[in-house]
Amino acid sequence: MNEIATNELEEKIAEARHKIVGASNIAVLTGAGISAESGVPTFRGQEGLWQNFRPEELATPEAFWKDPKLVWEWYEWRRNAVKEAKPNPGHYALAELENETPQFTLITQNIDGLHQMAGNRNIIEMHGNLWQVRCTKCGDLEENHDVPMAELPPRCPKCGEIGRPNVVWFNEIIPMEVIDGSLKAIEECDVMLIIGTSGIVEPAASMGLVAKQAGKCVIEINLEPTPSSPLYDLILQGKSGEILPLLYTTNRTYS
Ligand code: BJW
Ligand code: ZN
Repeated sequence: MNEIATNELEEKIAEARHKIVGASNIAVLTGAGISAESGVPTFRGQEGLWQNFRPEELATPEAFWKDPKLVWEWYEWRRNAVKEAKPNPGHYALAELENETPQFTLITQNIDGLHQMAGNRNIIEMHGNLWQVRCTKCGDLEENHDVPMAELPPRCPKCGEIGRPNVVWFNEIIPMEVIDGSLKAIEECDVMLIIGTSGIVEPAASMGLVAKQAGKCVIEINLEPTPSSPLYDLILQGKSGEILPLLYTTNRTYS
């Protein structure tokens, strides 16, 4: 990065810090980018591909019923990538931020559990959890951390039918309490941070617009601009694992 660009980023970081330190209620939306520096592959872009399948081809109920084993193999590959992963400085900065802020809600599209591991508590998992298996017949929900799994697809211990990952695929409805909780957090916040998401998957993609329509300050942190960037108040372009600790650390010396 050249000197002018670096100075510009530093000024924006100082401005973001100012907004954050003055906020008593912060809402955060995260996507796959925040876990990239923990070695967890993102969905889109060059490293997001798995055996030349796009997420839109695998993350659907239709794909699952056509070939449950193939879809499970994708999840097994991802469980393998996540099992040794540790939170990175971006995750830890958000955990510190929750400790320092009177009201704080972390809405995540990620299913990897790294925010919990870093110490965040008030988390809304919009798209479910990688370590839970749900029976396709009786709905029984089981925690399962086996990598590899004993059998693919796994079988329900209660009724013997096949299990599916307890996640939200395309064309599936996100539970109403998840949407309500997210909207409430956005309505009540002073500042919203949107971190490491391409902003193309709904309804998460519209959460920033909802915040803007409610007059909130929205700060985006991403390696690249997204379709919604022009709507937001501040765009911090770079790695979330590098930018978030700067927001938090200097935050402390401010108070
Ligand atoms: C970094 C970085 C670093 C990298 N630092 N940054 C309205 C209009 C059009 C379509 C729809 C609509 N409403 C609903 C739809 C349909 C559909 C949809 O959105 N389609 C679009 C593709 C157009 N949505 C749905 O079907 C949703 N359901 C729904 O709306 O129900 C109601 C309904 C039903 C039926 C009909 C109509 C309405 C459900 C969506 C569920 C998405 N599920 C997945 C899989 C979850 C489980 C799993 O993980 O396997 O969720 S798909 C996948 O995409 C996953 C992710 O959570 C999600 C978002 O991806 P994310 O996190 O943004 O990752 P990437 O890879 O895309 O981006 C990474 C970003 O990080 C990039 O920007 C990088 O630059 C950045 N980055 N390193 C900072 N170090
Ligand atoms: Zn069952």
